[in-house]
Amino acid sequence: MSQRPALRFPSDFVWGAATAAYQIEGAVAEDGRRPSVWDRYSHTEGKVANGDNGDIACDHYHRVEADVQLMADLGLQTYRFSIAWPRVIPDGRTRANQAGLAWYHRLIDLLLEHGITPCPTLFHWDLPEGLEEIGGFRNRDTVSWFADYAALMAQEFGDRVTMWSTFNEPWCYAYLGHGSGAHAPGLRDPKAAVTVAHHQLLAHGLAVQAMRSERDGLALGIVINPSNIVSEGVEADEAEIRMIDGIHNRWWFDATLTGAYPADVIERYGELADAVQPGDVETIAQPLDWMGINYYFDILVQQAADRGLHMPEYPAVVGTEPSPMRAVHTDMGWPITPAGFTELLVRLRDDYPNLPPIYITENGAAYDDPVVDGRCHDERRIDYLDLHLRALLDAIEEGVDVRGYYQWSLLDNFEWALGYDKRFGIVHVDFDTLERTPRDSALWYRDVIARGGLPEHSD
Ligand code: IFM
Repeated sequence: MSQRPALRFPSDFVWGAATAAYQIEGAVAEDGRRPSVWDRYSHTEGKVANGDNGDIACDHYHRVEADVQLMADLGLQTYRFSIAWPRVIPDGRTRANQAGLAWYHRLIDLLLEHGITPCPTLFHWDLPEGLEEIGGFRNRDTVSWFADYAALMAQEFGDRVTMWSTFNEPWCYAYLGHGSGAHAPGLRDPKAAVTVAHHQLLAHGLAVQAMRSERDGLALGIVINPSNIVSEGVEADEAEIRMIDGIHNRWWFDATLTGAYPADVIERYGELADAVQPGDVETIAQPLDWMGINYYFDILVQQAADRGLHMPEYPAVVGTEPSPMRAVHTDMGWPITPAGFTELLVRLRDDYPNLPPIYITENGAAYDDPVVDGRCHDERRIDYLDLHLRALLDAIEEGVDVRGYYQWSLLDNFEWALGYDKRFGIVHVDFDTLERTPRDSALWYRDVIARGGLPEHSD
């Protein structure tokens, strides 16, 4: 048994939890919401495990009051959620939907009444299907429709909501959505994937400009999901590892913080990156007030048996494939690599001298521990969170400016192509009755927040 000492975070550090619209709200159309790409994708046979979809999800739309009360009971100081673009502008570009806006006003009011700071994300993958029909983010026009949407959100909610992010994990929407096809809209087209990678960043830059012209005093950021790319002693080509790092990590940080895409990636992409036009990266590199980092695990890769193999999520990378699952992993099959969390944050600080303050906008683990007699003992999730918070504190002690932490996720929810089987919630959701049961991890997290740090821990 080793003792881990109690650890305190800085006194102004903020604690929260995160969700996303399509994963929890329910796709209710009663307020005029129109479908998103995820409605279409999840209703296409064979795309999502068990044929699951987000039609009801956690029915947060109808249970918002009780859910905010639950957040307050856990002592959350801030709540990260996303706004469903097709709820507030159903076709994505012409008419604002007053009923949809009213629902978010209510959510924000409820949060503020409970002393919880709202932190909305504008795009967490649920693109209005009407826009997809005219090319989605492959269509450069979508970039300005996104900026219009962002301006409307600043106008509508910016009097009470300061902290905003434009995009969540744009790598996923680009490469899972258009490279491997494992996510909506489900394309397998490398050029489309790279175009979408670029257009999302351009939309981010224009949105930041549009929101700032709408209002002063907003704190604007973007949420990226960087990972260390490691081969851990197995054979792998260093140049390909560096290329994966370029596509997964440097593309996003270089463009937003240095105003240039990584030259090695641009060179390898060649005409795949034709969508990048002169002046675009300057637009992308708007000064940011903060950056969100979602961290779950280090990506382990090895030399592929087939040396000509292409990874669809990393177009232009050849002969490399994911390493086999480790013995200890979460229900997602993801390895548990807390030291990588510290390493990654220190690297970002070192590589980007103008890195703005960081918020950890997602971190968490999927485990399927059952509810028995009203309790759910999810020790493995507590252990995961504890290890990662300790790793985060190590990064803070090494001088990385981290201001807050959002646990993923408040509720079990629709885990995209994996449906409802993968449970990330600190609160269990029974998807038959929609009953919420805080797991042991929720009670543990409540105490972490109240204490401003971690308890002593034995293992
Ligand atoms: O559920 C997702 C979330 O939508 C984006 N980040 C990763 C989470 C877990 O896979």
